[in-house]
Amino acid sequence: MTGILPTYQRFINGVPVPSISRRSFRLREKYLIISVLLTFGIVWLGALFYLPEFKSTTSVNDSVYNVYKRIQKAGPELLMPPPLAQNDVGEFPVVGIVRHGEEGDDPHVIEDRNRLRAKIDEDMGMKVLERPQFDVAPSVSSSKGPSKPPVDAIEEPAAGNNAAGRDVSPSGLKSMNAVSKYVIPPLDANADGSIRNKRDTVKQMMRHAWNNYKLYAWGKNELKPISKRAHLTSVFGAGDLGATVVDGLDTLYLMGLMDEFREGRDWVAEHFHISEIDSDLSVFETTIRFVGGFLSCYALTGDTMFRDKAAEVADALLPAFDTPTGLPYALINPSNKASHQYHWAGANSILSEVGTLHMELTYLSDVTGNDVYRQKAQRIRDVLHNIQKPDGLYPNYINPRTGQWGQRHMSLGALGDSFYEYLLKAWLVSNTEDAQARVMFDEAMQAALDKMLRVSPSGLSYLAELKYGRIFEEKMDHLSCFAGGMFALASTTLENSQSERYMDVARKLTHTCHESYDRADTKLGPEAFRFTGAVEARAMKSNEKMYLLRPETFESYFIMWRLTKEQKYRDWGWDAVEALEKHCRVDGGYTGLTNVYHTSPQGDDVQQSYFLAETLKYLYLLFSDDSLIPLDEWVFNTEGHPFPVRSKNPLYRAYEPDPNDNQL
Ligand code: DMJ
Repeated sequence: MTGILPTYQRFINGVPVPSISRRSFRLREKYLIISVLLTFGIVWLGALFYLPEFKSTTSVNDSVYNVYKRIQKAGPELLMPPPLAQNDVGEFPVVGIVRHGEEGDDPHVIEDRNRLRAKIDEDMGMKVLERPQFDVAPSVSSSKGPSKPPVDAIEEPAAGNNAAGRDVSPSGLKSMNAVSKYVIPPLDANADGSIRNKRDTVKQMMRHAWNNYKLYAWGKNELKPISKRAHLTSVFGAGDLGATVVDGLDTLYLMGLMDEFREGRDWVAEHFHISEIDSDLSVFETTIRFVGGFLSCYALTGDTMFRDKAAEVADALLPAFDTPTGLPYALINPSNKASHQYHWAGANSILSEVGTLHMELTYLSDVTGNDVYRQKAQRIRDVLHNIQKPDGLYPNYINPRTGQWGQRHMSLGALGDSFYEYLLKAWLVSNTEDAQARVMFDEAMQAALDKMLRVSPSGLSYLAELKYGRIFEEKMDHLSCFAGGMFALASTTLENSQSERYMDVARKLTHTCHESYDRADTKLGPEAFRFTGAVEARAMKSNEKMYLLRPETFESYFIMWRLTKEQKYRDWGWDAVEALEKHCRVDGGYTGLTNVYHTSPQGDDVQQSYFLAETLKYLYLLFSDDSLIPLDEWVFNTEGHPFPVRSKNPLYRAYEPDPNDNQL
């Protein structure tokens, strides 16, 4: 047997003795053992003093853990080569490895990553979020870097300016176009404290709606206030366009909620990118809410970011107008530019949709200097002007390929409503220059009043719906309750043969709409109400009994108050505020109701973006002085966004080419 140590066989009386019985080492063996132990000891001590892990910790477990952590951290570098250097044109050389920090071009990696992101997004969207600290602001940081607003564009409005609420500089119109902003005029000059309290209540409602949207659905389109999460399925498609931010901004501004306005403004600057949206958007809804909302903010602040976003949105919608007649399709996908109609409308576009783009597109051309938007709007107008109108009325369906009417269904409610509103308002906002619009309006109203205006047995006036020239349904939509305000505006802005009748109709329709509220247990009006037999101003079908936080009735109260100063309109508006607080306010915002005839109604769990754009704005203005957005200088688009009157309101901000820009 061989070994490291020398072997010594001992013999006793010639007989070999097993070594185990030996009790001690020989001297040479002892030296050898001692020197091995010494060497081992020196190595151990050296490690203790000079290796970093041993220096900083005393426990072996800790050291092992620390080394493990270091390896873990170093992971990719240990396994992969460092990032490749970019070449002269900023590209990476193509080699057969995945780059550090990127997924490379491997489609499987990209697909996996996208699937994972989609899943995370879906989970985030569906999750019922716990309510965080109330004053925690959502993150609005972005790697893209926000564009800064002009400093004076978002200053806190201060009292003490001229009564018209403008920041007037002596240097005149041109300089105001460049820098001025709308300054909230001093309010309550002639009012008692109770009006201020009412206005403050509405402002507090706006805060509640905004803060909860911010907490639970920031950047999404709308809020589900009961389940406290984002409302994902609506007229805005599936993308995150922050509809509530955009719709709410000008209301925040007019209420003087400047911190909220700023955070909304910054979200838009950093995160609003419509061309990336890969789902169908309604051309109409997107125009009135987004183009309209941005243009209104541009007029109020002079912040060009808003003007540019308005143009970005309109540009994304333009392919929908590529039809033989120029009448747009209903839906467009901004990402692939494909247009469609609503499946329920067949080949047709809807009158209220194609006819409610004029204010936004015309004003956008004026502030950008790009005439393409106005041309699109005017082409639609000309088609509708030149086409033959059955009984002087406009049916709700029209085919954009043939330019022919579809079904002969006529209404001042759903599918027709804002087309008529925009004929009047295009004339008003053009400072009466758009004469074609006013003529079309007066002719259409003459026909509508002759054929649609009805009086119930108890004397309530209402606008019925027609089909093929006959009364189709003795029903009025909540949507048509804007008509009270519209007729009143028409009456006071032009002395013509119909003026007196317009104001009479305005009073009567507003009264009827109020009755539909007053006859409901909640004191909030139904989606539609009928006049059939003993039933008057009440919904009959279950899908008519909802209240969707709609503004039209309050819009008419507001216009009627401004134009008549009859106290009842403010009283009715206050009743509505109390009803909203009692039935629609929930912990997480404001909800619509499924049945206004229940004393404890169920919520529909949607806080509509127009609740912030219109409902709360009109209620706030109802309890404000006339100097806040005076009606002779501003015209509200159909989503409640105020547009300045051309050539009259210095905040119109028409585009002026730079004279120093010598283009060859
Ligand atoms: C708003 O989006 C607009 O007022 C539109 O014209 C009709 N419907 C809603 C509010 O009810």
